[in-house]
Amino acid sequence: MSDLIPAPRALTPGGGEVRLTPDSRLHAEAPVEGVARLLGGALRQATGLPLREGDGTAATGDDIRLRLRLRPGLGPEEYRLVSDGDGVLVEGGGPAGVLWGAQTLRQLLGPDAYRRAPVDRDRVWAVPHVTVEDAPRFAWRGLMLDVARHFLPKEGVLRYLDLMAAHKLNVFHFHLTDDQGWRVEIRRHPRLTEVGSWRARTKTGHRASPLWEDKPHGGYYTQDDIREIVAYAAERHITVVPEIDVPGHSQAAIAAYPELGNTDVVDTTALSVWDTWGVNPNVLAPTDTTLRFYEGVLEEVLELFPSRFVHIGGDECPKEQWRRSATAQARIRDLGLADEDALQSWFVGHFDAWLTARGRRLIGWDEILEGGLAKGAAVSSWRGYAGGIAAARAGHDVVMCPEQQVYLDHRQDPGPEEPVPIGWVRTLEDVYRFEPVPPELTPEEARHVLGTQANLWTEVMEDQGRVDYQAFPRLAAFAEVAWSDLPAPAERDFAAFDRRMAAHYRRLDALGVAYRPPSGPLPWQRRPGVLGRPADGPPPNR
Ligand code: TNX
Repeated sequence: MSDLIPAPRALTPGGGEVRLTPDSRLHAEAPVEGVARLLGGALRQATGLPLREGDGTAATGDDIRLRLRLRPGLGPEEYRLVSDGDGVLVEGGGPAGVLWGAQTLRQLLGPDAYRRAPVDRDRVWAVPHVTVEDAPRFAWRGLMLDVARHFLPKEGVLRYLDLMAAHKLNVFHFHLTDDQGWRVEIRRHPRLTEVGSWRARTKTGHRASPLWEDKPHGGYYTQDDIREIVAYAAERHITVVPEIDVPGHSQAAIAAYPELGNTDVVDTTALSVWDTWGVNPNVLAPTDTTLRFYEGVLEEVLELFPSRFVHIGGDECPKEQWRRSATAQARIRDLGLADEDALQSWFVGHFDAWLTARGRRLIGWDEILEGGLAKGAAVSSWRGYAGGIAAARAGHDVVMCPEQQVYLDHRQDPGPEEPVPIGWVRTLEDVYRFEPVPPELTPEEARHVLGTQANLWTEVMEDQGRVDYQAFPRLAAFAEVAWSDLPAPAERDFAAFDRRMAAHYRRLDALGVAYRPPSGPLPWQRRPGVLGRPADGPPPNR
């Protein structure tokens, strides 16, 4: 029972247990009926018990074993779970709090509560008597999934939203576009998906690898798929933050619409969706054509995604083509800008103003700080802590996701047997000791740290199994860092966490997650011949 992950703020065990029987009912107040639908649905599948909805009145009150309701005075994501002689009561400050309490309830029922059908119809289902008081440390507990490098079909995305909710994560950063693929239908620019969503072949492993997979790879989400994903996330109190990456990482868009590129320095009609990895020189041209095109893209994106934040990328934009382009240089002169960095700043600033005028906020990778950044914009600090520290000191909100710590594409063991051993070694323990708020920040500056995010870049993760392997078990440690009030990194009790992981592996088994086993990859998970980088070498694309 005390093997909950992420660990709650306070847990007081009691003596007995609440048993669930075919007569047990579930009652939820109107504002949290959505949570009851999710919890009831999951538990009916797993237990085979009917768990009928009770109306909460005295007549059926005796059978009501699970109650969900709001409790004024608690924070929106805060909850209290009491299991005693009266049954199980989950109260939250808001529906999100009740949902997180319901996730704790599932863990208290045991690993089989995560299955889709009962494996033993005769077993006894019980919740131990306990009082749990709990609330998250950070409001932004994110996971970024790159579906551009390798497309993950819609079902897989919905499954990841379920896995996030089970770990009390609440922001899904959806990396929808990159050099290697455009994954969201845009009605006014159909070639983005007709052309931009497929590539002819794919580099296997690191970009230095001589190996190719010679078969087309691609796919995209229709606008209805996106609406379904956003609604599914909302039911789980997860916000979907879409990313449309500009002005770099745009070769798929340029392949679809060559006029978006720097046509005076490169024949963009000859470009195709990129088939290898790394930092790509083919970036967007800083022209009115490009601005109008992406305003059109973003108009449709805003209709699909209600999220306050919209991510515009802004990372890894080589300036070589702008240096050689007469058009880009004319723009720099006309705007009275210092150089190409200032031109990127102007480009980002344009979309910052555009989004702000529509009631949204821009967020981008930390390169958007270079050359100055509009006040309301927020920063995803990925190249270490420095960008995040600078941003917080300048009064910008920050999401901490340093690649040295929480890039889950990087190897999780120094041994040579990791499937594609790229990047720095970051073990389960390293992730558990990751601290999102750098000690250099004053308490006032630290308030700008909205939270933290783990990033799943998928160059070397070609399917769901590989994504699972890189994400787990480390995402469980990350979830505890994002949710729980852990002490300073050196004082964290990793051994105790690792003991709780024993129960969590059983939950992940029931969920069908292909995690990295604690003893290392299974024979069929190894990939002899797939190149990586030496341990502690530079990350995969540089
Ligand atoms: C850097 S993080 C990138 C990505 C790569 C990743 C691989 C960031 C903003 N850019 O394009 O996929 O490294 O680890």
